[in-house]
Amino acid sequence: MITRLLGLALLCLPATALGQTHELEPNDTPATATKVALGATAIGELTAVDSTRYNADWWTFDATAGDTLDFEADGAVAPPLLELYAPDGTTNLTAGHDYPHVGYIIKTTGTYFLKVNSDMWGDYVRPALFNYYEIGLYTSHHPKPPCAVANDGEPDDVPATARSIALGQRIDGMLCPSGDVDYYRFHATRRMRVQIRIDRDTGSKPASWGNPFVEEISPNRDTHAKKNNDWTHGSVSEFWAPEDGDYYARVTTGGGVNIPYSLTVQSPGLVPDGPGDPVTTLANNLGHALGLAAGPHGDIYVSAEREQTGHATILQVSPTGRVSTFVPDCECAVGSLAFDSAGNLFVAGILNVWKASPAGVVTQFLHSNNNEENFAAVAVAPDGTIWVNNSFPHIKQFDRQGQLLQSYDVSGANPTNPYGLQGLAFAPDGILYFADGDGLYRLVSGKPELFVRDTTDADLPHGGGPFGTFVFDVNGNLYVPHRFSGGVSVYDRTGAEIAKPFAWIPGEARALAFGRNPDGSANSCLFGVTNSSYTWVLPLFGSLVQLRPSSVPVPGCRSTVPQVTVDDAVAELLHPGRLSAQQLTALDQQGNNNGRYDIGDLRAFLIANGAKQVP
Ligand SMILES: [Ca+2]
Ligand SMILES: [Ca+2]
Ligand SMILES: [Ca+2]
Ligand SMILES: [Ca+2]
Repeated sequence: MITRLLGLALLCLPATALGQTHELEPNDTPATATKVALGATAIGELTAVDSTRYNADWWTFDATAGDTLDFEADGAVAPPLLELYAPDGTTNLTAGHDYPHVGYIIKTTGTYFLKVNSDMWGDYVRPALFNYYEIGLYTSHHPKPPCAVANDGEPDDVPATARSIALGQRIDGMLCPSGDVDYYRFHATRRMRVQIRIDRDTGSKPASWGNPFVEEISPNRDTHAKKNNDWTHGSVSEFWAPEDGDYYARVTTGGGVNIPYSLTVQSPGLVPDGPGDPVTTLANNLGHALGLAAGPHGDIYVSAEREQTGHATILQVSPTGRVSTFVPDCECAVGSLAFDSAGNLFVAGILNVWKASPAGVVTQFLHSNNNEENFAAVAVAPDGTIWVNNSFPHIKQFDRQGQLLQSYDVSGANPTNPYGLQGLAFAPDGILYFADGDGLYRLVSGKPELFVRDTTDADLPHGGGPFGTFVFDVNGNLYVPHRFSGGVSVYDRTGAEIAKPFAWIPGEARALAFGRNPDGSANSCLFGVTNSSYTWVLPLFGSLVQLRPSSVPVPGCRSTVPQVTVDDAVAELLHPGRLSAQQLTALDQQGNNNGRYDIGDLRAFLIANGAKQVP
């Protein structure tokens, strides 16, 4: 009796609630097509046969003369190609590819076919995360259902109308209609680990959910762009808040049709202190900082942009934070820096590598081959040869006169990497390491060899590489900054991670470099450059920072920035006498550098320590 009642209840359901039908492989021909009812949602996945072709999915359904088909596949991140076939299984009723929609009036009652396939993604098959699809088999008798009401707080399609939520509060939302965007606003404090959790409890594979990411409300900060397209490892993405403030979680999909989800913003606590914490600021307001290198006498050289013209300035910063200009202007806004043993500074621009003499005179060292290769980084080998990487991707070796010695094709390292080559650095044993996508590689016998794969941030389609410029200490430990989280990882010679995180640099951790002593020998001072924003947002807040030197297992860092507390810095202005001369000098040099500690220096110090607004 209960069964019978249930059966009646099911029969009485409206036609729009026919639910989901999952494909049954093999379904590669009309004869093996998966049966589905009009009004249902057909769910499947396109699998690659080889590097350029897919295994097609065939579906079959019964239709009556007069049915107006209105199929759409906008639940998929990248909609597949849909083709309608007549009951003979061979006559294509769709004129070309009505992508991603099928509109057709059935003229003869019968059993029809829908073929689902995919186009190419450039020269490759599409990434697996794009191959999941949902097709609504809507008709005139089974129209697309209206959007259900959820508690996402519509209208919430822009930050200004975002729903405000508390940490830990679960929201059940709905992405509907197609292209819907839902914004949520929440508060986070500096150093907080923020996790955005998305769940979809419908039995569908979550690859189509779309891509939640967070944005910071401050106009000084960029879209933090914590996208996550890869849900195979879970539906939680994490970022580390660089400052106190209101942030946004943005939920959307590539298409989006009636997708229920739940969202929870939560925090498992603060970013833990590592051996390199605290990170102190040595110099501020450098522009958009790109790279850094330690000069032969211990000063730090920083490349920084003021305008987005491909030009940069090279600044010289003393170990106590005094900033002067070394090269006022060069067309070198890639900004990768490397010194040779004679004190010449090589600087990568997009189409050139420049060479600055110790006096700051800039000459062209390399020019791009037919303006085709874009340089990404430059390094100087222990034997004095100059190494660059480019967009092909190749790594090239040149002699000191700029004559090409060797060119290595490293495209086999990470063929699906969307980011291109990044940093280059020589380990103490003379092996060249380079970054490609989420992998760090060694060049061994001219071939790339994976050293470690670091996926901390690599599933984030930022349009840029996830690693900042990495560096070795004299023991061969590798320090890797993560541009999006600001975390610094350290790997030993075997690739084992020995500190996670080693330290945290708020903002975009762009590059690291070890310091040098006045005699040119390497020391244990570890410097970094960071920007408030991953993307170009004015005003520019590039900073030179120093990690806690005692943590680095190499002796010799004598240029420690004296530690000053905010309380002491404020009290010193009111009641002078509690700070040492060394501390006062350091505060002045970080500020206006006019020979005495004053209110302007306090202001700079407060900003360097995270204050957003200082009167
Ligand atoms: Ca399939
Ligand atoms: Ca198939
Ligand atoms: Ca919504
Ligand atoms: Ca919305």
